[in-house]
Amino acid sequence: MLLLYSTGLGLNSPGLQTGTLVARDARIDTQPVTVTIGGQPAEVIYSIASPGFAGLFQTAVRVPSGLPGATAPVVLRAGTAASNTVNLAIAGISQGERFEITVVNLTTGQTFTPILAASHGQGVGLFDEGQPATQQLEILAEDGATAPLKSLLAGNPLVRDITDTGMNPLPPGQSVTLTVRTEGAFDHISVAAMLVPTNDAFFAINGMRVPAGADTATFESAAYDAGTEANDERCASIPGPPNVCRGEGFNPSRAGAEGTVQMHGGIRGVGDLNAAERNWRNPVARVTVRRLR
Ligand SMILES: [Ca+2]
Ligand SMILES: [Ca+2]
Repeated sequence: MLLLYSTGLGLNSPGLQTGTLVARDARIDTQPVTVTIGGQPAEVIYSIASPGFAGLFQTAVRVPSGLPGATAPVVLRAGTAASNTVNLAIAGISQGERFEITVVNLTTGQTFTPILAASHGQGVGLFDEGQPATQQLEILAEDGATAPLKSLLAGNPLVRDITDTGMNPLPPGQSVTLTVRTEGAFDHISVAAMLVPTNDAFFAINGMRVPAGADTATFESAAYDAGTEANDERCASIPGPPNVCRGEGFNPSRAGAEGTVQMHGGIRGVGDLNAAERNWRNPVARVTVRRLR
């Protein structure tokens, strides 16, 4: 798999005005393109306007197998126009890798709900700090459910693989390991789960790049507030585990909430939660990514 970045691919569908910044969750196809590598046709997996950029296109192609030599010329054609020829070094192209992702719960009084992890290309993330959360993230942060955010990611062609830890919560002080498939330009990861008992706190690794060549990379996460529910700390508005609270999970209302994704202020003891027991110091999660070849 190879990601080709280009300009000047012409018309898009749906149409895009020149200079428009493409939204992160948008899927805007370019006109049909063809690619040859080493003179052989390469399967075009998708060709889109790059999310997070203006006037930049990206085309994902499968590299034909059995190319002779150490380099192969790459040519991209759109309509009647052909790109300049670029020589691709084909020796050592990865045929598929995995990331082993280990998450440590660094808190003393917060459990992580099932943890979602994804491998993806540049420009993908779970949220933008200072901006409103998507409803899919709201559901994860208020209820712990990963399915809506997983299906949102699954619709994004820049996402390579998505997994989660199933039904198992991660208690304070413990760790869990997930594995996601990856390859080539899909060298970023995102990881997230809710903290319970809270209203809408979560930890997240938000679209971080795993350095090329590095066998391991370590990331730390502070606790974020999804900004989608007021932090009343009342058990009536906080879901399980049953030994703490068993109140409401997701509610689409954002009345009285902070409004945007931001750093969480912590547990203050204003409702049913004991701050000495349930508050945390940041970081709340350590995430170590190991590249398996
Ligand atoms: Ca909140
Ligand atoms: Ca809400």
